Amino acid sequence: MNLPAIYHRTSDNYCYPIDENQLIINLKTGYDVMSVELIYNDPFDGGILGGKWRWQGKRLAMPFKKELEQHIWWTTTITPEFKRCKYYFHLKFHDGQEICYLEEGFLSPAHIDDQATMKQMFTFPWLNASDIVRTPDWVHETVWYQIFPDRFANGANQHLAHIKPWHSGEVTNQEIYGGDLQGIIDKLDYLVNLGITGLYLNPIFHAQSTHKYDTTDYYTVDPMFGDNAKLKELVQKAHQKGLKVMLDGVFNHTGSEFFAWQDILKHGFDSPYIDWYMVNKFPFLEKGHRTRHGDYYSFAFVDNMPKINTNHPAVVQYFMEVVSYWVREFDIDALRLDVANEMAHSFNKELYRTLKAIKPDFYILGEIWHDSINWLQSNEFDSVMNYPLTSAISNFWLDHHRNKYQLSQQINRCYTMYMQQTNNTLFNLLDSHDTQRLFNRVHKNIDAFYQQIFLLFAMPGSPCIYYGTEIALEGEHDPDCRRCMPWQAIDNQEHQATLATIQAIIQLRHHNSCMKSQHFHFENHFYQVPRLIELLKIDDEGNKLRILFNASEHEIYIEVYETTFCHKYYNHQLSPGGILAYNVL
Ligand code: ARE
Repeated sequence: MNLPAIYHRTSDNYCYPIDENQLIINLKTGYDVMSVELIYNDPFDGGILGGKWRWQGKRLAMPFKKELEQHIWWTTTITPEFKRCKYYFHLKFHDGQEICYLEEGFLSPAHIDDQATMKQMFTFPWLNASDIVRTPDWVHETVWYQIFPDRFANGANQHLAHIKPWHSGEVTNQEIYGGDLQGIIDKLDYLVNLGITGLYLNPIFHAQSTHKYDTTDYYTVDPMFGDNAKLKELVQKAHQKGLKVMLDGVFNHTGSEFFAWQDILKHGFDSPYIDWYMVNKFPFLEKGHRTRHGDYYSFAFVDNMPKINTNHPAVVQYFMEVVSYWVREFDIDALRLDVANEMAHSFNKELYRTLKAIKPDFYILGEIWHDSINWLQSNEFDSVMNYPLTSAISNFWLDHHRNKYQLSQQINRCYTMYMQQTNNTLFNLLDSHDTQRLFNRVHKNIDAFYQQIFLLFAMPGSPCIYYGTEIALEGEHDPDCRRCMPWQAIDNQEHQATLATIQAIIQLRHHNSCMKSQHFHFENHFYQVPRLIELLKIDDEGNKLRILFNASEHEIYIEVYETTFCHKYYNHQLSPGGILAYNVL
């Protein structure tokens, strides 16, 4: 019995309410466990408090499970009659052994029936409505499009200056190429036609760089992009066309031109803003490597991005006023928080309260590249950028030694890390302004490119297309992953096949609830082709979507079996030309 592999805790993603009545309970074990039963009941059941009593647990099989790399993840849902319960697990192993797993350890089933055991069980004390993780419903239906404003489109109908030909060398973070907010407005119909329903804009407020992650003024749109009135117009027109708008909030650090930092540069420890940052020594080194020298903290060791002290009340108040202005003045719907895992949790919780007070269905997305359960406890972030899924999908296609079981185990890891409510709002992506572009990552193999995008759109959560990925735009790592959109080539229909394929994949997601369902698993495929994977997705109504990915050939077949009275059978064959043939047979 691999007892060290067995784990449960009455918290986090192991035990949580999914609504006012239901509790989800999960258990992690090794592969040597054959079956698990949950034994549970009200803590006070079975007699009068203090009198002679015998606690009688109800037994419930935990049949639903997901395979992880080293563990099995067992799941069940219960409806505690009185919103509380005590429980333990009864495990049966493949070798015939059995054991009970309680909060204080393991017991043989024969010794479970005495009163002392009551103290050892796991206990969920009370299901309070305000503790339930609640996420905005609209996010699960959203298909996002991320725009790096300087590189997207110019409103004066000019093609972006210095546009780099396809085989170009790297673009830089210093050059300005001319993208602006009017250019985005002009392309809204292009985005609607693509099937996009959410816009994520990288930072647009006044800053020194072209990436704008070094903010100078949180209240003024950067003049190179336009002005505050233009942002208001963009959001209004996006809303009219059914698009939500998410801005990028950089509150972990500011740029070195920000007023409070400028005051510190002049007055040092005498500055009234000294506690807004994390300054250790003053005066600073004359130039260069100040943060590596320990003068003050910053983002990474980037001297011109001094780190904000998000523990300080005046800082909290300042940024609550900033975000309140953004939501009220521009009517935005969501916020992506930069370097979200380094800000104080107290700051994040105040941000959550502030934003949800103005818009209860506001979407708060943290940029965290790792396990983020600490930030997803119902009063901080709604979701995170799902980079673990990016790795899971990319690794399968990049490493030909990985098999379909490893792919499904890595994807299962992404969907057992958090609560189900969070899974529905995970921000799923394959590339971004911080990564190599997808087309380059797959070494320009268009089949692998389409198959990964299709898998992205078949996952629970909210998928995002990074601008240009819809036409397989090339780009190596930052800054080369931020090349200009080649609108001239697009207008000349040079990318029509790719555009049509991505559009078809997005449409399939919009029109098939199976594509979004949380219930999926990878199946063996009867062809026994080693790298052929089959993804079976079942929606809440029992409709099935069977997707076959032939990771080495041209085809993706999607067969949709609808178990309702009108059976429909779609056979979408991705032809070598990349057109997704979408017909009802
Ligand atoms: C650029 C170059 C750097 C160069 C720097 C010089 O990329 O190599 O040294 O310029 O100034 C912004 C710009 C970048 C710029 C950076 C610093 O967009 O172009 O760098 O500022 O000036 C970690 C953080 C994560 C962060 C990434 C980049 O956890 O929050 O690193 N991402 C956000 C934004 C960036 C932005 C910043 C932060 C700063 O999305 O665009 O950069 O505001 C692993 C690690 C992660 C790591 C991840 C990616 O998963 O565990 O922690 O993310 O890799 O590196």
